[in-house]
Amino acid sequence: MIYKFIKYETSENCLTIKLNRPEVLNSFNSGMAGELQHALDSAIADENIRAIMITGEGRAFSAGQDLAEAIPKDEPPADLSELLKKNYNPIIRKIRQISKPVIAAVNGVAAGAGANLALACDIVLASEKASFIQAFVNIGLIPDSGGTYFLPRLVGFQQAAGLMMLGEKISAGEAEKIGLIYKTFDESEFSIESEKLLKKLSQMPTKAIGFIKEALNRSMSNNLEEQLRLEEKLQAEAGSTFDYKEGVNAFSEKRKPEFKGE
Ligand code: T3D
Repeated sequence: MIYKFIKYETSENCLTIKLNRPEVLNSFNSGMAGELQHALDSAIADENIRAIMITGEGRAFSAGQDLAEAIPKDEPPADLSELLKKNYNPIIRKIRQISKPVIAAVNGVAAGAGANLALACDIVLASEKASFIQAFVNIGLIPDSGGTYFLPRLVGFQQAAGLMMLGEKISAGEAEKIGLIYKTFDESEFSIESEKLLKKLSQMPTKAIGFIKEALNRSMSNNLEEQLRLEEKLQAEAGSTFDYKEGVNAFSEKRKPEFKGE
């Protein structure tokens, strides 16, 4: 597929997906949502890809829904649940279900569905110039794209309620402080550090990372007993991988392991 609204760049075992509508702060039209879904499907199918990064072109990560496309013209108004079903929810499901690590490298402002796309990723890095806004309430909507699920789990009920109900912008530094994101980097280091992390993840035991992701997903609703049983099952699977053997052999031979993602 030739992409118009995103860039799809592979290098060795890494994939970078760049949201590419910089003139409207990478806000989502239906075309961009469809292309991102297609790109994630390709990443799922391509065994060569072992780590994925989503970032934005220009000065923003993403300003969420393209409001020019969404302005209500119809009477009665359009059913927004259809937009979520078609455009956003498939993206969030794919990010959580893909058994490969997905990094959000938040290069600038992340608003509305753009912010929640980032929060659905496994590891969220941000430039010190980035910011996060649950902008929905400012236009009379509720957080979507998994926002009402991820936010209270990431930062607790109080912080989540404040962010969602007030729709105020917070800096990347503040987002790191409250546990919304993993790490913030100086602008001068951000690209290099994001690339470094992407490469590092692509050389790690990919199957084990997939199992960790599954355990994290399930921990959101499991009780302790269910989670202990899940760990038994997943550890049995991890213990039968090539990378487990390689990790133990490399340790006893005092050398660096060469993981294959098998
Ligand atoms: O259909 C539905 O609505 C349901 C789906 C909901 C999902 C959602 O994501 S709802 C939330 C939608 N997003 C927003 O409400 C954010 C709107 N944007 C902003 O609040 C601000 O632009 C930012 C805080 C993100 C950035 O502010 P600033 O001052 O850095 O930039 P700016 O000047 O506002 O924007 C620059 C340009 O991008 C500007 O165009 P222009 O004037 O230069 O031609 C602006 O119109 C455009 N732009 C920014 N955000 C959007 C957008 N164009 C379309 N849609 C946008 N979301």
